Amino acid sequence: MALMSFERKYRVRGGTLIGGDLFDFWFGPFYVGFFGVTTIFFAVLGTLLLVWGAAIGPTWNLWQINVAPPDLKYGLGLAPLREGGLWQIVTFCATGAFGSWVLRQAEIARKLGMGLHVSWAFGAAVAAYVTLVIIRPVLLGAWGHGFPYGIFSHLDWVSNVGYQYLHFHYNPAHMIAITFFFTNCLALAMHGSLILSVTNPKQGEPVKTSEHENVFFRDLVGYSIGALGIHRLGTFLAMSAGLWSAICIVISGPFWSKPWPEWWNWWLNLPIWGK
Ligand code: UQ1
Repeated sequence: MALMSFERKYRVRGGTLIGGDLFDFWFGPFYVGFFGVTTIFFAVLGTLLLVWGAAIGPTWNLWQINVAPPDLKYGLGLAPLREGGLWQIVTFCATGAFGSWVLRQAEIARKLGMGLHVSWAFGAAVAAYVTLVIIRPVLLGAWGHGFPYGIFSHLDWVSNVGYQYLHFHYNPAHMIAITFFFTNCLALAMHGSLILSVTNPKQGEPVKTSEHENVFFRDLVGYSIGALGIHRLGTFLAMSAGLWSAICIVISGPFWSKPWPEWWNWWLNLPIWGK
């Protein structure tokens, strides 16, 4: 089988990020690697700690389970397990698991001689999480500024932090992030539907080619970005959405603590309106 010989050629030891060949093997279809082991370790430990947090909490209602960060009085110190310490260890485990997943993606790509685009793209999402639970709390001086791990509780956190700045939608970086999310939706809807439309012809008709894709969009809007270009655009839009999300929350507090609508006073204060 073609795929099997391809795999035999590439499934060889070496090319790891840390050098050496510790855990440099496959388990069934899965590459393990050093960072596969650290991913499993952190993910399992973090999940068990969340279950423990639920067990010592007041409810098993899935919507209401909550593992909260410490009170602000603990600052950037360690808190007792039942008073946010659990949240601190879970945060450490989650960051370890997500980071390990990025590095495992990079190792697999390196072994295959591919680019590291998947690692960088997933890294943008990890950066948004790390900004919320580590970078911003550190800048504000307390772990208590992280968001709680729970379904309703994290929704309440988002709502409360939003109202703390009166009207979060006036945050210009939030506006940019949302614009990237929506444009990303548009691009994937166009791309997914275009690919389905050329690869699913009526029975008996041949599958269409990239020429059809190009001509369709040239007829429609006078421009085709091309088969490679649409994927560059998609990666750019998706990573920008994640990165501007991180920017919009990290500036809220550390760099702007007034209501976000007031930020726009720079417009009213321009020296062009006369008296
Ligand atoms: C496009 O031009 C193109 O190239 C042929 C694709 O690749 C298959 C696409 O998926 C899409 C959606 C477009 C159109 C995109 C723009 C920005 C005009």
